[in-house]
Amino acid sequence: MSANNDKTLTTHLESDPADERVSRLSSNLREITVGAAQLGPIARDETRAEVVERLLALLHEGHKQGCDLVVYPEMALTTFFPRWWIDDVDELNSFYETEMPSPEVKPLFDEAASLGIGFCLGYAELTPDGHRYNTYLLVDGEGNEVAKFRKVHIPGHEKHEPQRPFQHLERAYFEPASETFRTWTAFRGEIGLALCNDRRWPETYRVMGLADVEMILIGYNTPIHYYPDPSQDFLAGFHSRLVMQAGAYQNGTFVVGVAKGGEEEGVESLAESCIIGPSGEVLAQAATDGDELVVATCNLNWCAAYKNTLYDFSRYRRPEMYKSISEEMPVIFEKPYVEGAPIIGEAPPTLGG
Ligand code: CDT
Repeated sequence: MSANNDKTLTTHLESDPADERVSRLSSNLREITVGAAQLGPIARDETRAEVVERLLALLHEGHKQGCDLVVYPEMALTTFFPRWWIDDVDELNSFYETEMPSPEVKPLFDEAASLGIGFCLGYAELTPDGHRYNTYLLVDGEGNEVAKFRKVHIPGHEKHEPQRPFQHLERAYFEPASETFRTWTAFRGEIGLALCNDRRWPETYRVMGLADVEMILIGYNTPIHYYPDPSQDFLAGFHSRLVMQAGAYQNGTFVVGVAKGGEEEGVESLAESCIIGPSGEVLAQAATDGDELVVATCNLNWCAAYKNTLYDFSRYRRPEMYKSISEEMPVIFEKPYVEGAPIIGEAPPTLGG
């Protein structure tokens, strides 16, 4: 779906979209046409090559619609494997990428470069020295790697909890990044990256806001059922939008939220990919929970309307009042409830903890 918004969107491209994009890039407009490339479920036995075909179909749709940048979700090459307790190391390793682009993913890199479209791709990364990260890679329209971001806030649990209907073992399978959020100058703006649970933390947006971010790309896999407190389940879509809209408005930035949604291996995940303006308004949102490209043309100059007024940080912020938020958290009170049932089982042998 592409929504209408006079301030930001060009929904009717009368000339060839590719020509439109070239002329936009040579003007002063600082418009970027972004496609949130939502994915539906990826089955456990779906091959990388099959998934890349789906990514290419979305890329081609992006080309038709004049996109400068196509944004894929978190862990876009495989099923969301942290839902399973996997104690066979070879099996676990099969979900990680040890090189990027790998031979299976190279066709995406080649096609994007030949179309002149940048993209952002989420995947599980296993480094040569054995570190495991939940990673987001930004590639420009010439096929050059612009940025590699590793997820900062790792949600879920560390150990097998067989009483759950499905696991959320990200804390067993990934290390948190040691580098914080930042921006990169690309696509004629300041671009920031974050992954899934990062979007729930106001600090994520503010750290990038302080670096003058103009567009934050966020891929996510959000199971709708939250075992520690199922009363939150029906609010999954509301909470996802709430945090991204607030983050956008409070920092004067576009936010592009991209889901892997739908029912994947029996687990229902939030779709509702959306593109949010610096006003905090949703400009365009997915209509399905499958593979779908959500497109908006974003005038990055709109960010200044917020950064120079209500959110003029240098004029109005009081950082000396906020010191406690960057210190170690003091234990003030016990949590009012015990999260889930007692933890049993062991951490996978790969990571220990
Ligand atoms: N992938 C990811 O970070 N998902 C989390 C689920 C939190 S519940 C364990 C999210 O914040 O959407």
